[in-house]
Amino acid sequence: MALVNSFSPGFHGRARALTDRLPPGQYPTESFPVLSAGPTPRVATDTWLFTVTTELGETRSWTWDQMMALPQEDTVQDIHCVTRWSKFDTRWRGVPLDAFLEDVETRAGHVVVSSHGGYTTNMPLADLRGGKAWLVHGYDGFALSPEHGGPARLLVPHLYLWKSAKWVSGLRLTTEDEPGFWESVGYHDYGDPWREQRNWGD
Ligand SMILES: Nc1nc2c(c(=O)[nH]1)N[C@H]1C(S)=C(S)[C@@H](COP(=O)(O)O)O[C@H]1N2
Ligand SMILES: [Mo]
Repeated sequence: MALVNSFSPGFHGRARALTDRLPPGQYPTESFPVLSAGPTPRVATDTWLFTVTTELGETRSWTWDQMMALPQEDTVQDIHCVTRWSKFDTRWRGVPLDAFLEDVETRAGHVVVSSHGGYTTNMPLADLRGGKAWLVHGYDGFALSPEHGGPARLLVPHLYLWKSAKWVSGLRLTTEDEPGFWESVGYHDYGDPWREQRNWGD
């Protein structure tokens, strides 16, 4: 009995925590599916550039070595794909987007994120600030694999994973909201998994 009693609170605690962490309509998975709209591009780090372009056309770029010289952060995040799988406690290493945005003068409220291969996705600029979005190059202790967006991808875990552009090449700050690849064919403009914003109109 002592065993049952000592187990019960912990068991119920974990069970509750699991449902608290699972957005509506999602199921948890241990695997890490690959979802790409096209072939995996080969992106070399010696020619890699990450470019921020303002609404006035001013640009600021970081080479791979410059990006790696910025303060690095390890972060553990739950990720949620609109195809309904969620993966808990994914471990990433990279640079908070704030580091690329702090010296940028802008009045823009929106961003279009671009990737090698042509993929784009849009979001409010505020969603990339405040330590909740990263340019990541490490996953689970290793260099991020090409199929998951290596050498570097965006990670915006509070939005559905289609917003986390793989093989990211830059940000374009815009005054008007411009839909990206999936957003222009019916995916929700914002994509909050907790409000189940899967499709346009949700
Ligand atoms: N460049 C690029 N980024 C992308 C995609 C893509 O096709 N191209 N797919 C998006 C979608 S729909 C999802 S669900 C996630 C999948 O990331 P994963 O393949 O690492 O699981 O990447 C997102 N980022
Ligand atoms: Mo997706």
